[in-house]
Amino acid sequence: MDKSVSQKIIEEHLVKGRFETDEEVALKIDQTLTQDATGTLAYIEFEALGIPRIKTDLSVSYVDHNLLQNDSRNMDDHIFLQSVAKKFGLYFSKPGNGVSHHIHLERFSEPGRTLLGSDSHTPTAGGCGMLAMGSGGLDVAMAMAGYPFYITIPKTFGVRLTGKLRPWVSAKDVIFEILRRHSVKGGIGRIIEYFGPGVENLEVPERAAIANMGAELGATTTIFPSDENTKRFLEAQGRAEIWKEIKPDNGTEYDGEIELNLSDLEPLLARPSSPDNVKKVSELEGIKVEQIIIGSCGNSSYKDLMLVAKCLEKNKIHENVSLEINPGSRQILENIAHANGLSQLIHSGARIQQLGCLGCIGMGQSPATGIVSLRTFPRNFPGRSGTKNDKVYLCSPEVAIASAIKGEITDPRKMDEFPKIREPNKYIINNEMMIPPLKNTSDIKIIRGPNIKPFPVLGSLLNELDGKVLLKIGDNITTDHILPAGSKILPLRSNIPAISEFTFSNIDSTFSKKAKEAKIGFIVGGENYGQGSSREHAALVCRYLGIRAKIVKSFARIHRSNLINFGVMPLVLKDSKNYDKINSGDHIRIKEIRDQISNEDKSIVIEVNNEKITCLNEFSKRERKLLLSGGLINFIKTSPN
Ligand code: MIC
Ligand code: SF4
Repeated sequence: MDKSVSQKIIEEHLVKGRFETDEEVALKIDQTLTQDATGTLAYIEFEALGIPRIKTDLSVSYVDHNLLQNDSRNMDDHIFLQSVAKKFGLYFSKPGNGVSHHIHLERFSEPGRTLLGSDSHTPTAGGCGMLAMGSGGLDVAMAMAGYPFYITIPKTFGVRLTGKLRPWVSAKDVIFEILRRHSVKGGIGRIIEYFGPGVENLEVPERAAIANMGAELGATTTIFPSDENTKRFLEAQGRAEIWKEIKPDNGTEYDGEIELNLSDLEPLLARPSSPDNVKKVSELEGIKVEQIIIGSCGNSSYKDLMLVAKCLEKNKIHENVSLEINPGSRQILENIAHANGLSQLIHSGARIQQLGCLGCIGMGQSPATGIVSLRTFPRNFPGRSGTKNDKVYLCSPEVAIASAIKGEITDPRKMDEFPKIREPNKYIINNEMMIPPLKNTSDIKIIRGPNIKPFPVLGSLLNELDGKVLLKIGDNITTDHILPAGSKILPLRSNIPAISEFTFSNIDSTFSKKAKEAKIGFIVGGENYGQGSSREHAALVCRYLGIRAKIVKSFARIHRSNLINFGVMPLVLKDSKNYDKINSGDHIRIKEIRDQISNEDKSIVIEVNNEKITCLNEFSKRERKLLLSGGLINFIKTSPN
């Protein structure tokens, strides 16, 4: 049978199960990554598993999110993470080295291997032919401890690329076009696999920019073949020896397929406040812009930043625009410095920021009241920038620089000549801030600042739940809605009691108080509940506050797994019309849940104000065990095998 790239990699990594859509399988994980905002909890969980050293081939702990140090807490966490990496045999990427996904692509990505990361944009490495998936931190901790990763085999959705991007049209426009056609729900339960003759017209960093934002489609992952371009990229990174060719077989039949002609694309952008709110740039020209940020995990390749620098050789940044550059990695910064791009950016008055996520996650760079901020980031969920009622548009570096020069949204095709920039044949390699693992770690002590609190004790599943609907919300609720980020809340990621106070705080500031008083509560939601960030905190804080079940029309994959990992029941309404029958404040009772869950042939019945409503019982055997134990950690402690 002809096989896709993802099927080939999955089959090589199967520990349990078969490659068949909707079948739960166990996969061997070769590499893991964490970032600091999810990493602290992941390593607290890893410690709880009691394993002396990681069992993966390679694991990296990056620090890129919580970089502003307004008090001791963020640096406390950085030091904790560095000591953990030393103790357990991980690479440690120091704060200031850059964004995890960029660095991982440069230094560690490997065609044909599997990568699990506690960040939803982990699929960026799919640009290099790697099967890279985001998950909650606990799943990453389990993978580091040598356990396989459980996943339901998604459908494979093929995107056949033809043609070649025209000048001023960017790889970012490819993913915008897919988001325009398929929305933030379009990738749920799917692996997006790019193939066809157009693929060879995209370099690895461009493929990575597309794979990065596959997360915004809700896709399990995105993957490109490993071909001559991949080889060239790895050679330029000084890692030619790990290249191998992986292409789909000629007769591969995907579960679904679309065609996209790169030559037909034009510059696009996503309007506030969702990445799928896509429009043609030409239709929005003239909107005044006052902040423009270029960079992030998706768009700060050598070519992206050199293009910006080149455009500034003959043009000036508009006086009302703050043009900010967030380089993705020190390696990129050093390479553009070597090519005189950095001095051009400095000379032109661009604000060169430190390397990391920064404004993308509301760690600084918040826009002023009412202004339009144009960013090359992957996400623009409401308020994520740190400013209430923000107007954040997402776009390519090409659109960003054209608009920075004009001071308004501008179609870059109106610029003079297109600067042709190629990725270098040999990058200057910069490993100065990447600390390699130690061989002998027995006398290393973990340094635990006061910000690191122990993992909360969670009880097993009760047999009857009785409580109120504490919140009813609509479709596409993100984990940013459930537990916001930003410079005030992020430092609390290693302190569950403190961070739980902010649960749903942007929707209902009294939520955590109400939940604590109620002791047991429920949340009702619409479609694609829990999309966006992989932060497992969004599930754990709910459990900590007494939320025992979430009843929705459909879940986003990572949040659903995170809920199960912490013993919160993710219940899907059998008939989504029943969503209209449940309201905030309604009384919910679920009787004999333990029996109901265990009986896989029957649906789960809940009583809403005494009326019976049916939910699906679509849990796998393993998920049932986790739910009954009250989560994965409880399960491992009671039955380690
Ligand atoms: C994001 O882009 O939302 C984040 C911040 O990188 C998250 C992780 C987090 O919340 O820590 C993600 O994408 O998973
Ligand atoms: Fe960082 Fe933003 Fe990328 Fe998330 S999306 S990893 S916050 S740069």
